Amino acid sequence: MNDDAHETFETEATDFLRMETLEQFIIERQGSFPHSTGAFSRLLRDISVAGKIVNRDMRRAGLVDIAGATGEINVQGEVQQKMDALAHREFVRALKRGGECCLIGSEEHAEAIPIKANSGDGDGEYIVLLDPLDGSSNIEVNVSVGTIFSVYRLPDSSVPPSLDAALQAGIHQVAAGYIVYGSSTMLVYTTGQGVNGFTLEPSIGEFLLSHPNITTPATASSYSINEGNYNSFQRGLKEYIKWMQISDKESGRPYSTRYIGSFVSDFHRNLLKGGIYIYPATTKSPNGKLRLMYEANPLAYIVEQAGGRASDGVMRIMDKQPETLHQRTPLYIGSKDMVLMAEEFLSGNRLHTD
Ligand code: AHM
Ligand code: MG
Repeated sequence: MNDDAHETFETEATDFLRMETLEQFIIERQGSFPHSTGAFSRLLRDISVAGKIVNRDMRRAGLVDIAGATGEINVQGEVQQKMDALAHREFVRALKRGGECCLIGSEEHAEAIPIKANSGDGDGEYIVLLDPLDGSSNIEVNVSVGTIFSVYRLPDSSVPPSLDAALQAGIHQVAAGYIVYGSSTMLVYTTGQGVNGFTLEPSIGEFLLSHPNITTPATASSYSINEGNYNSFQRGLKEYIKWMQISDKESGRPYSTRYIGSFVSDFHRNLLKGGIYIYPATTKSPNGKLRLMYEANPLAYIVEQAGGRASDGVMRIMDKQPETLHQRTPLYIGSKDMVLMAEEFLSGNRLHTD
């Protein structure tokens, strides 16, 4: 490298220091909400701190004994990974310590967890629902995984927080986000004013605004689905898949399949590049596999804010009234035109030959 090139590299290598930190961004946004108490900003900070801790632990997988199963079966009847349990513990701990959250619902815990604030200035006013570590069976093979979170306000502060308070439709979310632990670690969230993404700069331990105002393409040429389940898909979905596989220069078909098997990672790629992610009803999972409250709703909020669409094939995900904490739903999520097209096939109004 000559001197000039070296200098350019040095400048680029420290350029990130000019980027806005997550904390600065939150504080700036907070100023635009009248009567803001800062409680929500503190809640987001608590979530990001837990994310950093989980990230740190995950980066040691393979070196210390944190990969693999705990030997427990979780409430979903699925094998619990050690990292699932660890991530659950870290998020619960951070939210308890922070004092802004009054109730947690987690994939790794059968019941909702009420929290008594210890700050002395009253109980927290936010409900946080989360999948502490989505796609965790991928950790052992060094594939990206993620945390998904959804935030609601406690509807009535005169009533002690309970599961009933948490069972709100997705349209009532006040914020939603995810952290993807990939080749870099990113936190992406929305409060209903667009979607912003922050990349963790490991040397200073800060999330920096790397992806402001994320929008998702209206259409694209890749789809994400576990096609091994093809035989048990409903007819309309089989037709849609066949249609995506037919050669057609004008529409860029055949589309490509991209399936990581880690929802956050598949979603993140599709959000940035465009695409559709589908987890439909199957014989094994007649209501779909993914959970409405802490997987589908938060990512539906994000995708809609980025210009995309999320439905269960028939109705908008965020309009669904939840009945239980761990309720499952079929899910079609991603680029708007692709989800609309899937819905058209599912309604029976279109065949792959059309
Ligand atoms: P998890 O929350 O227990 O990790 O399960 C959800 C995961 C998603 O991340 C992923 O998209 C899906 O399950 C993969 O399921 P399958 O192996 O049936 O394709
Ligand atoms: Mg999950």
